[in-house]
Amino acid sequence: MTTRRAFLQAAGLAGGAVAATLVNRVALAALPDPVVQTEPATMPPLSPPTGRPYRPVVTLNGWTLPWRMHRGAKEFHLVAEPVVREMAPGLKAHLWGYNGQSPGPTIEVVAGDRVRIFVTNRLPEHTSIHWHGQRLPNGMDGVSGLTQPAIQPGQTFVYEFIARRPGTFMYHPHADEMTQMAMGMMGSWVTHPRENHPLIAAVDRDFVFLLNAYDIEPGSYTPRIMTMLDFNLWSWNSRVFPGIDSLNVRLHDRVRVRIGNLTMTNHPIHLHGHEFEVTGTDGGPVPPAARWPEVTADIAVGQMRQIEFIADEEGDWAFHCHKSHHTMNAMGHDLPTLIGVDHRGLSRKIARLIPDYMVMGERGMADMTEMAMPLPDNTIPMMTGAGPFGSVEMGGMFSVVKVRRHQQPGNYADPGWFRHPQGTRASRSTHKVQEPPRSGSAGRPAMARGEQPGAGVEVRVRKPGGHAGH
Ligand SMILES: [Cu+2]
Repeated sequence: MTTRRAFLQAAGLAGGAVAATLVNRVALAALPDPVVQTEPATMPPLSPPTGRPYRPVVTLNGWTLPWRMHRGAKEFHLVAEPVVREMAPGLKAHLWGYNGQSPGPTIEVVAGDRVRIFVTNRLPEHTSIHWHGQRLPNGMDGVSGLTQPAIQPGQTFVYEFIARRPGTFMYHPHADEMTQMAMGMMGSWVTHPRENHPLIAAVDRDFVFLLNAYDIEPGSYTPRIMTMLDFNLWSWNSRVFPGIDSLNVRLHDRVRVRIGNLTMTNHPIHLHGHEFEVTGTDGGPVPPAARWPEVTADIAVGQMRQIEFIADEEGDWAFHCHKSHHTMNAMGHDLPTLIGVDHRGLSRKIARLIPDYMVMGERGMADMTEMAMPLPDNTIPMMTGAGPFGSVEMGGMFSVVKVRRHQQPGNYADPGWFRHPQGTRASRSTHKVQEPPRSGSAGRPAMARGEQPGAGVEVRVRKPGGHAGH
């Protein structure tokens, strides 16, 4: 039997981070006490205290749920409940999740393990959990109404099955799904292979996270659950840049990143400076003959993609969704483009009616990151993130893979910013620039008004010739 102390050591969790723990004599006879996490930091991997050994995964801005061995099974206890999630410093969301956080803790087991999961519902409405991608008895599939009655508030259900195939899976409710997933109820599941597997490489670092999205009005705390597409917070494990931790690896490490998508749209996830291969999906490992090099993997809704690469280039490498609106925070999308528009007179007139009025974007939107404009409570700038050379001008689904020569094996701590060797960083040139031979007016309408070339430009618009009969 596992003691509380052994559990804490195994979890590598700071004492204060675990609000409620573990096994007492009464619980041993019944179900394990739920373990709760209240911090949004990336917790160290949970080396297995019992059962078969494996290299554990690191859940980005998350943690792995401890278990106990009992009656021949790994026993877990998930509690569905309202939580407060810090999505980034200055931005808190009132979500629903599991065991204190959204997403819930990662569940990690070994193929062949018998798994018993108690699910307690502390939500105001019924729920269930579906184990996305798993082979299991139909009655354990967690679809309320179809394979089981819903778990009513206050009730605890138990799911039990053998983790039959290795891979990366997800869990989420299959009851009032639209509401419960929009509120943040989801988690990752990793089943490690039982022994050396011909299609699953041993890796030095293994990360996992979920893509999710929220629509939270600046100044408010609770997501709008009716939103279908126009979300304003695009997140990884319910965190947005600059709140997403970096993925810190050692030079020449073989790195695996497992990414599941539980949003309402696809996300092309792009890694700078390296090529990777998709080595697995939630359907299983990809045979080597079916892999090809990529720098972007599109991850569709309800899919998991497992990418692998050798981190053989030192530096701070951007790692992000390539949809540019998904690397922004809390933005409105119904604004006109104002690049090149002289709105000086206009803003003065509007300011008489609305004293705080400010026109955005005469020079592009980058100015926005420099503006010291007051924000509503509980929101963060649209694009931000202090880098070593200024604002990174990013938000949302953005992080950095930090590849370092001296990152010790097993150390996931942030090594700080990369120091570029002499002569290996883009820098200002002091050469005099000759005016290139081109029309001075080309591109004029896309310049800020004060910087436009002097001469007027005539724009002629010819309507397409009408068709007969018009
Ligand atoms: Cu995206």
